[in-house]
Amino acid sequence: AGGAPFAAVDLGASSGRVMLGRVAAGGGVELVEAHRFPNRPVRVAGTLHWDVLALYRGVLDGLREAGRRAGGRLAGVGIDSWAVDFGLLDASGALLGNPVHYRDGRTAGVAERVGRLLPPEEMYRATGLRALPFNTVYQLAALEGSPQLAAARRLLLMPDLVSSWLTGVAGTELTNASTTGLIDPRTGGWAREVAEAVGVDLGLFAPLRRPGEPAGELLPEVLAECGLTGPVPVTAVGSHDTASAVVGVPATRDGFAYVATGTWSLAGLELPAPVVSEAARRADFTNELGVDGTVRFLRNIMGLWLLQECLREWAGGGEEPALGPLLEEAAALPGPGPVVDAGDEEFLAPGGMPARIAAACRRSGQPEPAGRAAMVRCVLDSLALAHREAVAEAARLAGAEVRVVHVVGGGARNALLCQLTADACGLPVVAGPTEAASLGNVLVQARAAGRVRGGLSRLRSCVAASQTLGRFTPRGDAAVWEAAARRIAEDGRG
Ligand code: ADP
Ligand code: LRH
Repeated sequence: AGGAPFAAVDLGASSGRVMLGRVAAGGGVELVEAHRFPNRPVRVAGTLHWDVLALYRGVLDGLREAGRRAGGRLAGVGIDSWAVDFGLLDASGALLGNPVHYRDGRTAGVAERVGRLLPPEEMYRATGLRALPFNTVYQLAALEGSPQLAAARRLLLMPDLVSSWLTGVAGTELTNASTTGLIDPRTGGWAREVAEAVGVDLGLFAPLRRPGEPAGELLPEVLAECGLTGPVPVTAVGSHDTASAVVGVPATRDGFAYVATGTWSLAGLELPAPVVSEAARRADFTNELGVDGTVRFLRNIMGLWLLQECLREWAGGGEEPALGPLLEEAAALPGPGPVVDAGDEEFLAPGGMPARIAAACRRSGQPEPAGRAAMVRCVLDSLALAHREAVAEAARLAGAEVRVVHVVGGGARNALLCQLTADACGLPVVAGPTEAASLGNVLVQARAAGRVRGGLSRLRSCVAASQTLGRFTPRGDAAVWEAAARRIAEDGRG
């Protein structure tokens, strides 16, 4: 129904996918997966890189499969991915090295060094961005004086890099640009005084573009390789995956919080304007720009990364233990048991995760989780607790009321996580869709093409009307979660 479908390219830290979205005249949206491919970072010469050509291969394969299912005709393509990372290009447009993973250690200590050039309080007032070590501004500061940066004439954030390979057009999409640490969230323009103080050349960035604006057309070579009939427009969507995921939140009224859970959990509120108070900075809240001039006021929580890394460790280079039975066992355990601070940057780097979690439990005077199911339960209790704290603090800092929590992303498939989140928050949880980012991506394209009209609430009602959602009612006693929060506060590191 409704003409040719749209393709959404959504690159996550654990997998990339190309989804095919059909939008009916009445606004109903149907999403099917055309292709999914693993995202496997590679450590080479001591640095953790993204395998960007393997990802691009996955995008081309996905567009080919999407086209095959759509008789060679796509109404458009939109690209979103994880934030902050980038490729540097030389004067000829060639990529200068493989993009480096935000979990690489090259930014260790850089935020502190930059803080001596521009105090963190001022940086926050100017950009509203939490000083996470991997923010683009710190990655660029880490590269200062390197031959790579000296040769660079262009910086493209990951989705913009993929987009430029597909279209030959370079741009900087605003929602993702707002994670660089170089954007003023009030104006949506560059924070020039920050760039100047830190020594970042803003001339590296291509012109800003907003979600819904045209971003070129697929190049003839891409059309040929993917078996597509042109022209196929590419639209700048909310190219930060979290921006697109929050468009895909199926909220039917105001007063909602969201938790976008995949590799990360991004938990907070959508606001009309940023909150850049000193209290917000001290509480580790960030202000990222969303679609239609909105702001995402949220906390970065380590998310299912903690679980992914436990599974990887237990696999010992072989096959990972099956998640289903482990979750069943974990659900049968009493809880909340021992918990760790799932917002702590100590869990950012890969490797040895079960031992690191056990050590954090010991440090705060709690027993180590005994066995794998107990470790899984510890991770999920810790995430639920972090979701609770983020939602409650965001509401307090923004003076907002929250009546429902929407859990979207891959974690919405984890019924135990959704139930524990409802329990900890003491609020009803609506779970799904798992592919909220792709839905947000498709709907912004469909609106730009005139297939749907209206603001975010209209786009959200399209999602709510056509996706199957789970519902979780809070159980038990909120006091046990308060007690769990106090156990973390007693962490021996002070
Ligand atoms: P990203 O976009 O960061 O790559 P996703 O949104 O795809 O992440 O979420 C991936 C996570 O979703 C996995 O790490 C896993 O924990 C969870 N997940 C996916 N499928 C299931 C499932 N069937 N049951 C429980 N959890 C799941
Ligand atoms: C999630 C995400 C998140 C960022 C992180 C680097 O995929 O985009 O919003 O903070 O990656």
